[in-house]
Amino acid sequence: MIDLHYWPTPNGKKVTILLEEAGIPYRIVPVNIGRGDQFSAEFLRMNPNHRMPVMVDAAPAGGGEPVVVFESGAIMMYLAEKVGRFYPQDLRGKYAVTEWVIWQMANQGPKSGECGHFRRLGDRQGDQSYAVRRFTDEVNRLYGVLNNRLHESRYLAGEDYTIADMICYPWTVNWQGQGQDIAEFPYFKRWQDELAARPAVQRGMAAGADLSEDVSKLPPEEQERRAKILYNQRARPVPVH
Ligand SMILES: N[C@@H](CCC(=O)N[C@@H](CS)C(=O)NCC(=O)O)C(=O)O
Repeated sequence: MIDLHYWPTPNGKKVTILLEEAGIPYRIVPVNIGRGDQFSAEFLRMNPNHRMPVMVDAAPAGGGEPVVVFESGAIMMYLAEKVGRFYPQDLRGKYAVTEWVIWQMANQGPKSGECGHFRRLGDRQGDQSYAVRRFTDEVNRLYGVLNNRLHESRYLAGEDYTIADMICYPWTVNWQGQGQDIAEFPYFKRWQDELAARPAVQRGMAAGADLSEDVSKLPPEEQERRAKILYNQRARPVPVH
């Protein structure tokens, strides 16, 4: 059984898509990141970077202590290797997938995250127009990278559907909120429509839908406390033992 420490965001949904595609039994352990669960001592022992998702495999290959993995890209490689699906292990096949997984983690995820952050912020912290333009343009560039790749290839890593596709998909669903016009990217759209129609992708995207909270319904002081947790993070001091 896999325990997935999870909150329903794009970085979490990458993993639930793979778990559903591969038919791996799993249990969701909610990490309410708005409330600050990612800073609990128990969570920090699993991920010093205090971000979800984190995976715990109680029955790793070869037995022994449970294996704990943080960073969604590493979790997906681990799970796909464990079940021997969606991540070929021959030299060329492996790196054709790995390069797109790393591309997602280093480019699409962080830039889309900042794009959404500044677009949602409005002018509450002063004029953000440069940041909005910078990240909206960068995300547009990245959709172009996907579109050009999917012009020449059915899936991101070649002719087979792999974790490279699963890891990129959740960050593309909210293209309108990222200030993009999907009509600009027809080869990307063909791929996105195909993935959206897969039942396992639909189940993975819906995982934990009941967990989401409407923060605007919370008392104003709780809203302010939560905004500070998410948006004013600085280095954590070294723990005193
Ligand atoms: N590179 C990490 C990013 C994880 C990440 O940013 N998770 C966010 C939710 S999407 C989170 O836990 N945020 C908590 C916080 O900002 O304090 C991964 O892909 O696992």
